[in-house]
Amino acid sequence: MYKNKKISVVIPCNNEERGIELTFKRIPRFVDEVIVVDNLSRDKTALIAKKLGAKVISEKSKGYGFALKSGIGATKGDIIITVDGDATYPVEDTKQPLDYLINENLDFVSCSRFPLRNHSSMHWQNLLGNKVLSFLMKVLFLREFKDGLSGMWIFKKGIYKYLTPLSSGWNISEEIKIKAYLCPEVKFDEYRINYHPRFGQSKVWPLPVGLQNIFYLFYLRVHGV
Ligand SMILES: Nc1nc2c(ncn2[C@@H]2O[C@H](COP(=O)(O)OP(=O)(O)OP(=O)(O)O)[C@@H](O)[C@H]2O)c(=O)[nH]1
Ligand SMILES: [Mg+2]
Repeated sequence: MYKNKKISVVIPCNNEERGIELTFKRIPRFVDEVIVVDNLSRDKTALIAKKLGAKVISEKSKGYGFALKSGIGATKGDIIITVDGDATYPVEDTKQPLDYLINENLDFVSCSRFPLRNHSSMHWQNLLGNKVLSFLMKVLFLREFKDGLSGMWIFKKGIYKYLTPLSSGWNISEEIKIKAYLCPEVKFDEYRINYHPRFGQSKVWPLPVGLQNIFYLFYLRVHGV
């Protein structure tokens, strides 16, 4: 519990046996439940997560979006936090963005990795892709998103019904932020965080994923969210 709120952490994982333990161990003690969504991992991710005490859910449809949606759906907390299983997002520093959410009476805080504090923590291709995508989001939706692709979100479970993402893959990241910003019932902001170098192998193919993200942004702009 944190300030009388039950806190859930959701971690989508596809073959993250090298990062899941450190990710889990960094989670603050006030967190009430940790849900690891194992998405067809062929390594020991699920076994390690179970041993550490996480609730492990198995998602059989492959995709970052599928995994996040089933993880969020299984939470019992009042406030949900999402992070990767690769030990990149500073879940140990959750208190600051969480306080920001509570004190400013916000509903959705997207944790921004930019400006980057540790330049070796992000591959230049990811950096470039993030910058292009965030710029496009600004042009298309008239709001500055410092980090349009951050995977660390902190939000009140009660507002999730306004956001219900449709994306099953990587697009969920920009979809949920744009919806949170545009939805009149949801107060959205970003909060700057640290970012650590990755453990284990990346699951992203930067060029195809980047292009797909760009098309999706135009689709959202034209069709509405
Ligand atoms: N459940 C599930 N998780 C996935 C899938 N693809 C990636 N992930 C997880 O989603 C998180 C984000 O993927 P990453 O490879 O870290 O992507 P990224 O953070 O954009 O880039 P890097 O950290 O540089 O690799 C990680 O915890 C992955 O294990 C998937 O298909 N299903
Ligand atoms: Mg990652």
